[in-house]
Amino acid sequence: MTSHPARADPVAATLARRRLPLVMGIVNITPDSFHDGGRFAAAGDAVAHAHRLIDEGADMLDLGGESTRPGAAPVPVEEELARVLPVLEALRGSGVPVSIDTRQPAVMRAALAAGAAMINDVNALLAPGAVEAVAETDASVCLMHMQGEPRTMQQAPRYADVVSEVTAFLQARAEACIAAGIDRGRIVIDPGFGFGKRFEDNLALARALPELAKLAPVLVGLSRKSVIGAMTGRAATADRLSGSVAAALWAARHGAAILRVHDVAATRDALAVWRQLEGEGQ
Ligand code: HH2
Repeated sequence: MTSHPARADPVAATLARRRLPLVMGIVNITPDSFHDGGRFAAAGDAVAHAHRLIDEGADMLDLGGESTRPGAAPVPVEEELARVLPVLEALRGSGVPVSIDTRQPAVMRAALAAGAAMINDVNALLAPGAVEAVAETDASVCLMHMQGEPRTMQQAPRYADVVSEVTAFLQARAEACIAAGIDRGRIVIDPGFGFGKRFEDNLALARALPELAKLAPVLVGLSRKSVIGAMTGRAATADRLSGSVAAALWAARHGAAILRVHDVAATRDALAVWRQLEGEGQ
């Protein structure tokens, strides 16, 4: 067994301590992400953006070195490592847990050794060696459902019953992780909005949030996605802020534990207003 530094899992602790949902700020260190591709591709720009998101009130960060937008091609491991590791290392001591958005076990291992608190895998740790990479540490994991793979996933998604299929998949992946030694309390699940889903599939899964939340803490990633564009008639991702904030509030209301967002300040403000109107205080 590889030895990694033992640490108390800061994601599980943050989930237990803070009022939910947590706001996870997205840092895409990529040339081609669907919304902010190229803006933070240089390490210095990504680190500055990460600090801005922390200042805006992010509870945690999600660093990604590979776009998984529909049609995206995989990134070689060396390239992904070169994008992600310098930023992760620069954020050591920043005070917020850092998650790494990756499908590659080699990237998971390197990131966990460098202090990542969570692996966010759109492939639900299905790659050989991925479960072990997480199980050998105390880190958390987000298991996401995706039908197919990014290059082709939006060509012809099909389900007989999307909610029961996605639920069964997430349950099975969580059980496999638990059997491999990952504590239940370290597992977050995600129905994977936009990942091999038609408009109506995304809607059905959103409406199933309260049920999913009974299985494990649920991460919701709707920020700036096509489903928001379809609901608002906004073709450009730049025009989807209001729709994304509305979706985040709705998800918060229906049991989301983590909101994965590009726009931390706007999401925080909306949560603050909503909570006070509900009489919950800030
Ligand atoms: N969405 C994206 C990437 N990673 N991870 C989880 N758990 N859930 C999501 O919904 C999710 C995710 C896509 O968003 P983004 O990272 O902004 O785009 P890109 O994949 O093009 O970099």
